[in-house]
Amino acid sequence: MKTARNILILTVLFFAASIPFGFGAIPVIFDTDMGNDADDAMALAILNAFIDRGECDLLAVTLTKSSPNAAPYIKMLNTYMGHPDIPIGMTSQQRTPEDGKYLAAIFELKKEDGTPLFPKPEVKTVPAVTLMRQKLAEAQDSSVVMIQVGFSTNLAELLDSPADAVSDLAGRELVAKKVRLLSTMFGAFNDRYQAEYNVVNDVPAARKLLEEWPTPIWFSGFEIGEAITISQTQMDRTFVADPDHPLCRTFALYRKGWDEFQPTFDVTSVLLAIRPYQGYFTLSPKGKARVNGDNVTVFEEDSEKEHQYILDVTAEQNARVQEAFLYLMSQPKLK
Ligand SMILES: [Ca+2]
Repeated sequence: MKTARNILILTVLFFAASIPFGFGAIPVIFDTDMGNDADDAMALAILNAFIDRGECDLLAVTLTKSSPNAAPYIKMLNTYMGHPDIPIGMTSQQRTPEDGKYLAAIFELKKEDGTPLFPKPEVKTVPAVTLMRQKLAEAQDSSVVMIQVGFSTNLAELLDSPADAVSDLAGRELVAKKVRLLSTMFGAFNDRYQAEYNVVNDVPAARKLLEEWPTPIWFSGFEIGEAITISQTQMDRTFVADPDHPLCRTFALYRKGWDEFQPTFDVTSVLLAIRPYQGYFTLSPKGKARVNGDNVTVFEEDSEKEHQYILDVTAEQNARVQEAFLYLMSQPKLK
């Protein structure tokens, strides 16, 4: 009898604890510098797979990269993976405006008959912060997970945004009310002393984010994505049934002329956000991250603070994460 009661209590506790973490579709805003590296595209593909699995509700994709081909690329990939209507927000600033290796090149690929393999879609973007405010205002309290895998430009602007017709809350209060967690590919930790790309590209915004963001932040440092790689050979094998999947073609365009191992920086922040407690990663004790005078992230443990970073992955975690990435990226349409 006592055992039965304990099982009942444990079951109730398990489901209560699982509501905000991992079960049910997690509302997500994905903020990306799509085009600067291939991992942003891999991360978006995995979010699309999570939508089909009922694990994620992708409210919006917002851009911190100002290339005019970035939004058409995102719409093309979302459409191919079955979700053409996800709204796209554009940064207000001119930051890394070049096309890089795949944003424009993907639309130049041709079928055998000479027509485009991926016709470039028309996209109506809205300002990123306007879109974020709208989606946050509509969301339930403490529900939204923000995933930031580019520069901190948009989130810093969101913090400073004034009350408007969408919400009578200013940005910081709106975030505090609606956002549950920020998962970000940002900086470097685990004793790695490095001025990381996403920080360096907008240092004032990165500092502002660390000082003022009012929810817990989980960091995936440079060293995590660097340690978990996906090779061209793995991609070709995984996409053998669909070699013209835009992600497979993106990967080939981006890796062309390089060695075959692609780091998975941004993809780790997505997996951590959607499946935090399934054995993929271990988080550090709580503390406070800041950006020092060398633009390097430094971390001080403090149980009263809400920052945590992913600890160096073990060999077992690395294998588990690669397995998830490869399967999710290439998941066939479920409906
Ligand atoms: Ca990125």
